[in-house]
Amino acid sequence: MRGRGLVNRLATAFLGAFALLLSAPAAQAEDGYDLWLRYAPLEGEALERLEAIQPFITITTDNPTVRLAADELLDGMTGLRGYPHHVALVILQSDVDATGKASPFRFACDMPDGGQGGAYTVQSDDAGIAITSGEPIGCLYGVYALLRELSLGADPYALNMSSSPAMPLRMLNHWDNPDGSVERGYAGRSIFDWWHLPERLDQRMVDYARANASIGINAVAVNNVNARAEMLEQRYIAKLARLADAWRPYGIRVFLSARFSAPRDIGGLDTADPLDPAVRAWWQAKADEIYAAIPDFGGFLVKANSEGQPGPQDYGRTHADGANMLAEALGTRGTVIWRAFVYSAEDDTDRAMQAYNEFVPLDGQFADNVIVQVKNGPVDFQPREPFHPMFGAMPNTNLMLEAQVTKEYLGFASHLAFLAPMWEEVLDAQTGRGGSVADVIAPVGMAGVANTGSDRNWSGSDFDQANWYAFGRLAWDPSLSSEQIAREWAAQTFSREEEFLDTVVPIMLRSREAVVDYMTPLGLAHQMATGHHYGPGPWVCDLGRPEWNPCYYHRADAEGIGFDRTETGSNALAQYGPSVAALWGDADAIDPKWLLWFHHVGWDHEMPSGRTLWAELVHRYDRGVARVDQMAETWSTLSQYVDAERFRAVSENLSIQQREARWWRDASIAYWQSVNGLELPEGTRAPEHDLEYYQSLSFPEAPGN
Ligand code: GCW
Repeated sequence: MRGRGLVNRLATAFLGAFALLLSAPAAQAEDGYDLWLRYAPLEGEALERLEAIQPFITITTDNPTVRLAADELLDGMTGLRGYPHHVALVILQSDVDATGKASPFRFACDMPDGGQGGAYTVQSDDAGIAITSGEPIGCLYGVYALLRELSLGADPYALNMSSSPAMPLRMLNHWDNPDGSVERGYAGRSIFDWWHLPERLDQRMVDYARANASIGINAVAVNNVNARAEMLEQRYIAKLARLADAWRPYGIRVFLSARFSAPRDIGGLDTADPLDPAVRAWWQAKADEIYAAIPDFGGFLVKANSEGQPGPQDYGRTHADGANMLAEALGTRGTVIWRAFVYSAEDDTDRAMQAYNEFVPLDGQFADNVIVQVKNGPVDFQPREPFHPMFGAMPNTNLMLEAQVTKEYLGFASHLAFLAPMWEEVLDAQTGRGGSVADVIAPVGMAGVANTGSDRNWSGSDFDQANWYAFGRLAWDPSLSSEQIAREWAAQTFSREEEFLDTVVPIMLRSREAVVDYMTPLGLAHQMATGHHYGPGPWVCDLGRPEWNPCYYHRADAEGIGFDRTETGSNALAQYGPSVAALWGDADAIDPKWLLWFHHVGWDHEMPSGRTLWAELVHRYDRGVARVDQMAETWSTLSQYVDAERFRAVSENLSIQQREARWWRDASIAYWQSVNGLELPEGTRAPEHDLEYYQSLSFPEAPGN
């Protein structure tokens, strides 16, 4: 990324006032590394307006975050002007919080009444542009907002922005392992170079923090929730401290995923019972050790008693016992984020109900510095799920939302699926118990499972960068529309041309629905192949645990298909507020997109479209395939707007998606026909191969497993 750390480097070299000449670096190849922070040169009127502003910056504080903000402003202005030019830079070392009138940019980043939590204002006036915040990080956020607006062509003389984050914790969770592999990662190896830390800090770690800060992300859990205890050892704490130091100026706090059995695994104790005094003392000492190295350590993220992970239930204790024990060790210094993603091998209750059953009775029992982290839906990051019934059902517990930015169940990195509409769907969902999901989590926050990796473009594909971006933007402001997010991302990432945006934004907005259509239409879920979840596997019925089988979710037989979650079935519906349960309880009235999630219906069930369920199902698969074809076709017309390298990369991914959408459609239809014995609706294309062919495909090398 361009000219990083300029102000910081200069600050150490020069005290007092200095001026020096800088020139912009040569243009870099468009390999996606710069993400949405390319600051590509403006043109025409927008450029003229910007040229009228002298990027003459006076820094009057040595706060590292304010210095960064100034760096960013200089870099951004250089990029947006697009040619080498002279910039006068004056660094004054003093504690004064605002600069003189000479500068067109004025920072006031420590205003007592300027708002909290990163809120900022950016305003144009006669003297120039003023960026104001109650704290340094707000000034950095303000600079990113200013540059975003300028990138989008806003008039620098007419800025009047003010913004504050909707929720305090805006977090990424990495499922990265210390050996460099990434669980559910589709963008190469881990970005964390634990081996060389703490001595060597990869520049990528700084660029990563910068990208996060630019979209308001302020917390990162660095390691997989399927955690290894050694991440809590002294040597890893030293590594983590180096990262924390690098990220602090960007306003990012580090969290660690903690393995609950660590006192046994690495602590020499023979138990991890949360009520055992020796165990409590061990965690207390561990927390003290971490805080000695990282004074602003965020806290622990814990996956306990889930998918084989150890937890308090191993000792007959509750989730609250386990979480509160860790919360006590952290004290007021930090937060325990306890995951609600639990389901048990022994319990034959509908998997979609188990988290609610385990957690809701504990409402009110969690310590103040415990947050319970709940996935968007009650099963597992499917292309579509109804919102999790825990939202709204635990009024006396801090609940945060967990979303998956990496596309474990949505075609990995090669399928284009813009996830903002999916997250918007859940954030806007009315819980029927005092507000929307966004309202429930607003006092707490949201976490996204990161999609980053060592690939040059960070996310494995150019369009997957949009999901990282959208996650941050929505966590900052859940009321932003998917369309606005798509538009600003595409303009910053590819091209500001109206024609390009008017073409590419609709592609993005419809892309997730296309995936739903060709993978799991009409409320189907978890039809992916075993383990890696790559490709279709609706025929899989014989895995050790019932709820790992696609059959468990589709329940298809000769008569019908779908999971009855009404009173006649598992009655998962009863976990929702009465108004929601009533809305979804009627198979004839429910929105078809949720139908088979909640109802088992006959193949000849009449749909609102007038088609039978069977015909509608086939129609949706076809619609999904057709949309991918359209996306590829439309993209092929856009080469004039996009550099050759990224244009080709996107095109090739779309070809993969076209092929795999057909695979999903054909394999699924072939399987349903083997179950229902029905002919295809008239005019429908038959699957390319027979069912045995699709069943014979095997991909042991699929990534992320
Ligand atoms: O989605 C599932 C994944 C697991 C993951 C688990 C979880 C980290 O298949 O790989 O484990 O969810 O969220 O804990």
